[in-house]
Amino acid sequence: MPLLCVKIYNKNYDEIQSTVNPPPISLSKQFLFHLGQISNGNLSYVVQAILNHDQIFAFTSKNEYFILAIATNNTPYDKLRQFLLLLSDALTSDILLPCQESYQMFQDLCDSSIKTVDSAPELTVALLGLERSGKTTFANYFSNRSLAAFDTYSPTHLLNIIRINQHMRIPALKLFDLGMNFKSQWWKFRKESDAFIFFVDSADVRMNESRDLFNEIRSFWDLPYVIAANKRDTSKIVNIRKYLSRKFCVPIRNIFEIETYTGTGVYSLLAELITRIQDQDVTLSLIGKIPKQGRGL
Ligand SMILES: Nc1nc2c(ncn2[C@@H]2O[C@H](COP(=O)(O)OP(=O)(O)OP(=O)(O)O)[C@@H](O)[C@H]2O)c(=O)[nH]1
Ligand SMILES: [Mg+2]
Repeated sequence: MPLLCVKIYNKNYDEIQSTVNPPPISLSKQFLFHLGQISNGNLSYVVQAILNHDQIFAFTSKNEYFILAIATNNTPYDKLRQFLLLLSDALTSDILLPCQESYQMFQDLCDSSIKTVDSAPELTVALLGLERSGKTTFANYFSNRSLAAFDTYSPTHLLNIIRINQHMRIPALKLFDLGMNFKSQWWKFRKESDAFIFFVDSADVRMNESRDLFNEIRSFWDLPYVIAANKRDTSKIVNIRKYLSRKFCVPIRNIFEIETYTGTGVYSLLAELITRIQDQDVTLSLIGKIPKQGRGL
């Protein structure tokens, strides 16, 4: 799924609005109308552009709001360009013209990004689970950014994309931290994900709800996964792995106790998940080879 995600933050890093793969009509009529309003006609210059495997573009408006556009490496160039054009259309014409240089710079970035060859393999892991289960806290553990405060809860609007650098047994990873608020859009991230982590708050009374969500996900996300039994510091259940294994009807080896606050268990969980992704890749490549050897059914 080619992806273009656009987010707006205020200067306190609160997300004001988010959209993913905006269809042109809603992009121009609603989202960008709002954008024009909050930027008050002062969307001025490109403040940052990071070209990695994904492209991230940020604009600022009077340093009070900034707008982030995140495009994965599969995002068609046309889609990015369309976004740019709509952006300039939606804002009054004299906004981008005075900063033609910045606009040109943004277009150049689009041009160069489309030419960027993505050579380094990178695994993508989606973080799923009920609200407050700890997905964002987990993602922030690996990130220097603090878009969500560590010890407070604020629901994730749409998603955060976090990169984890290669670390001992863990290769470079990309995390899709998907907010429960936007569950209806989760399916869009299935195709770009190699695996998922399902988060359970070990002290949560909503275990049935969590199990139902897990089953719902499993019926569509046929990917390697592990269950993160998070907040083990607050759980009163003596053996949370055994408990969840029975409750969710999954093998106990799929369940990892973690404490995202301190990072306890998070690397072991990731290492196991990576092994599963690699094992699956080997299995798939073996299955792929059988017909070539004439041994297929
Ligand atoms: N005691 C304890 N609390 C934790 C731990 N990890 C996270 N929390 C807290 O639990 C809450 C989890 O919040 P988030 O990580 O934002 O939850 P989320 O799963 O991203 O929720 P949505 O974005 O709404 O889907 C926060 O208040 C965290 O401070 C942990 O290991 N122990
Ligand atoms: Mg969150």
